[in-house]
Amino acid sequence: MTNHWSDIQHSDCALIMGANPAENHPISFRWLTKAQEKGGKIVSVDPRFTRTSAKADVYAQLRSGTDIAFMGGMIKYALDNELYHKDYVVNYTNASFILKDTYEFNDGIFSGYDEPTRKYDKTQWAFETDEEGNPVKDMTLKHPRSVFQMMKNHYSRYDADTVCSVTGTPKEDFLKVCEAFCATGAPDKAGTILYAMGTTQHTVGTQNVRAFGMIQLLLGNMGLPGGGLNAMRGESNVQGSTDFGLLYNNLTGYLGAPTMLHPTLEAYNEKETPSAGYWSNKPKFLVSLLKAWYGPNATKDNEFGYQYLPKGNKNYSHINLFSAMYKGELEGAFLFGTNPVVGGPNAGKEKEALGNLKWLVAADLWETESASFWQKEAGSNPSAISTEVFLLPAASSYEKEGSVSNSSRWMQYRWQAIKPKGQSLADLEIIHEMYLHLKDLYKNEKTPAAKPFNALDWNFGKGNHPDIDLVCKEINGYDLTTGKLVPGFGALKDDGTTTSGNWIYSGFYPEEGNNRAKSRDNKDTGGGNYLNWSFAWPANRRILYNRAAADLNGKPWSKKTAIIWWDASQKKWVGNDVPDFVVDRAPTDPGGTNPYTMLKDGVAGLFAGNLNDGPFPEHYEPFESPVANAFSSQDSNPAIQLFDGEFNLKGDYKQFPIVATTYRVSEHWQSGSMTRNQEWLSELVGHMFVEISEELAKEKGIKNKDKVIVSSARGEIEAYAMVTKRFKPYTIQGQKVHHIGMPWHFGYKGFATGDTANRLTPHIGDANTTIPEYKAFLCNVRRAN
Ligand SMILES: Nc1nc2c(c(=O)[nH]1)N[C@H]1C(S)=C(S)[C@@H](COP(=O)(O)OP(=O)(O)OC[C@H]3O[C@@H](n4cnc5c(=O)[nH]c(N)nc54)[C@H](O)[C@@H]3O)O[C@H]1N2
Ligand SMILES: Nc1nc2c(c(=O)[nH]1)N[C@H]1C(S)=C(S)[C@@H](COP(=O)(O)OP(=O)(O)OC[C@H]3O[C@@H](n4cnc5c(=O)[nH]c(N)nc54)[C@H](O)[C@@H]3O)O[C@H]1N2
Ligand SMILES: [Mo]
Repeated sequence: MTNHWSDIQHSDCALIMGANPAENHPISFRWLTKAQEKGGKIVSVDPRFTRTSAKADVYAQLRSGTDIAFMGGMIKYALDNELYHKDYVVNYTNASFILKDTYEFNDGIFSGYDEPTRKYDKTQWAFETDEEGNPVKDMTLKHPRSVFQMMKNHYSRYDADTVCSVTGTPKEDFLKVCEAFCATGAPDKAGTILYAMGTTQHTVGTQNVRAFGMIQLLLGNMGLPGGGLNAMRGESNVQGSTDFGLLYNNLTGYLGAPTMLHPTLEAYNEKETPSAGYWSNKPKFLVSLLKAWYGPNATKDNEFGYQYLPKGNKNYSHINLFSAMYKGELEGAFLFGTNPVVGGPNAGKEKEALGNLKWLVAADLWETESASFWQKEAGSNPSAISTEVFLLPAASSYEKEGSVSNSSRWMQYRWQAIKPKGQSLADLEIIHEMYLHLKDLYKNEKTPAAKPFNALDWNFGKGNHPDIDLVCKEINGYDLTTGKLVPGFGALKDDGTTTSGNWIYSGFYPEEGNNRAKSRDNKDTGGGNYLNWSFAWPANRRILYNRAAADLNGKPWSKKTAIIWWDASQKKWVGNDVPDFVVDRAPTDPGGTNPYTMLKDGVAGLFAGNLNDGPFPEHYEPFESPVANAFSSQDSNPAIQLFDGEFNLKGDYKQFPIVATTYRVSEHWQSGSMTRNQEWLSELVGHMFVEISEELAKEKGIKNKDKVIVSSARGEIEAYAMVTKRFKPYTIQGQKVHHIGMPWHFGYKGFATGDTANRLTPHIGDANTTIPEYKAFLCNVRRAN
């Protein structure tokens, strides 16, 4: 989230698209309801009429996988009707930048495309620059190759009729959404976009988010209270885990993981450090991280241990890992709190892939379908599977202490409530013990594999129990010249005299003061920001880019949307939040009107040349779609990685004419281990079901509660039919298209059991993140008997 949960109360309009927070993030509704009470509107755009839709002022239905068409239409609407925030767009975005003539777009393909590799040469998407390397601008936005005009031209094809023929949205509903949300383009209004997995789990997932970003910039909603682009994160600590390098292509604090393109620290710094913007400090963060990890073994002479880091050049995301496993390229795997046999895409294949491992370790609260993948189920033959499986009992969140970071970027400490049961241990203890054992095994080895291991500075106390306070302090970082904790990331250096395990959290545990993740003062410090409750990264800042909530002179755009402003008498930025700006940089100083300090140009990118699939979001059909692309002759995203062979069978719309999506219900959590093992929750939603429209039910002779078979190119599952008005057939380019949906929580373990929806989903992912396309695929439905 650029903003935070309690800030939603300030919103004049909340566009909830690709999410169902009433069920999946219910506490958000406390703030959404407050916003509504103050006259704010809620808009829900979802293929299915959800509980969120039921609370919304405006609802629009759209076919799964067509959000870019919808948002492209909204961009056009805002431009045509001049509803955008002109001063904001001119000054705080790259709308005025002139594009080089190497940038082109033609029939669904951007310039620089290489068909055999399915990759773009992104250097072709560049700006004209002057002698000093600064972008050439036209502040009138009239230049035909200005970003503004190129954007206008790009979305000129997204007129309401074409958009609605693709999304299947009734035109009047589409226009109602545009009207409600674009009204927040007024300088004294703020609109928020709330999104989650309905947005990201697509082959165009990242571009879906980009489209949201573009509309928020056009409407001048970024940086304002009640505004922003707000990803409602999933698992309780998924924000924390990505902050801490969970993703294969990141170290902690979103420092890109080194690859073969970065053979030395020098090469890494040269390639990855921009010449301007806050990321120009990157070497300080990386060196401090290396010092945290390798301590005295990180010296100037050995590139601070940079060579201990692996430098792969592959995509190690979920689908690719399972593809490698399927091909027998992996020997073993650890499943730390994950259940891919239920939650993974094309789960039947993922289950098969596990059988190609020599060993598997599952650390979990329960023996999940994945930990026991070798047992049970018709057709499986345990004696043919030679994988050795170890199950490590893990302690649940109530049985251990530590922090979780929520969507608001708030790091909140939790204390242990009860002691772990039986032999179960906290994950940190499991890792710690593993380290102690491995250290013993490696201590006399000089092999390349042993080196990084022996170099680790594992200083979390003696004995079997790691001292979590020391872990916290390592994350914050030390000044090695004084031995004191650093006050924040501003103090980090690239000469080996500081450490920080994660620069974005640096400052949460300063020498003077306490561990601020433990702060629990719930007094509103102004503007609903609660600065003394927990610690929000970075620097306890609650609203990112908040400089943009003030005009060029540092005056708030309006009284209502004020958050920080320039105080000429004190010569600093003041207000209700920690300024996301150099605190004494006056509006008249160089860079004083550039709110996007992380970025090289200091302004936000309506045009962004760094994604794999284009600088402007463009509509492509999902990998499996019942129709051809109405916008170009490229049906699906040309930059996605294709997985071949039986690992990913593609369904044909003639055999599988129905669009399907998957989602969650309040009563269950994820792959179900946490809830299907609870009798009470199992009673509430006890069976796998599929929601189908009344019209489709009639066509197929299916009645409510009938058992049906849902099939896709990957497999078949059985489910109870839930005949509902929540889905309606669509008219897409004049053709009738049915749409169904089902929860993905079921498996064969626990009290509530049922077939796994992911038996049906494809092994295909987004062009940038490879997140699986769980939300739009093709299937068919028939009565079970
Ligand atoms: N009770 C409960 N709460 C949870 C979870 C849980 O399992 N149970 N899981 C947690 C986790 S890890 C996550 S990531 C979050 C996920 O939170 P959400 O993203 O809200 O979860 P979903 O229900 O998967 O999907 C949201 C909505 O997206 C819609 N949708 C499908 N396709 C499209 C599309 O193409 N466009 C648009 N606009 N909408 C589409 C679906 O109909 C659905 O209503 O929830 C978290 N909260
Ligand atoms: N079709 C479809 N598939 C999806 C999605 C979808 O929308 N549609 N959503 C995707 C999303 S957003 C997500 S996040 C993934 C989630 O996929 P998974 O992470 O595989 O699913 P979970 O059920 O969340 O798995 C968590 C496991 O951790 C265990 N656990 C709980 N607490 C602890 C702990 O403290 N320590 C340890 N070691 N274990 C613990 C639980 O018992 C559970 O078995 O699924 C994805 N799969
Ligand atoms: Mo998630």
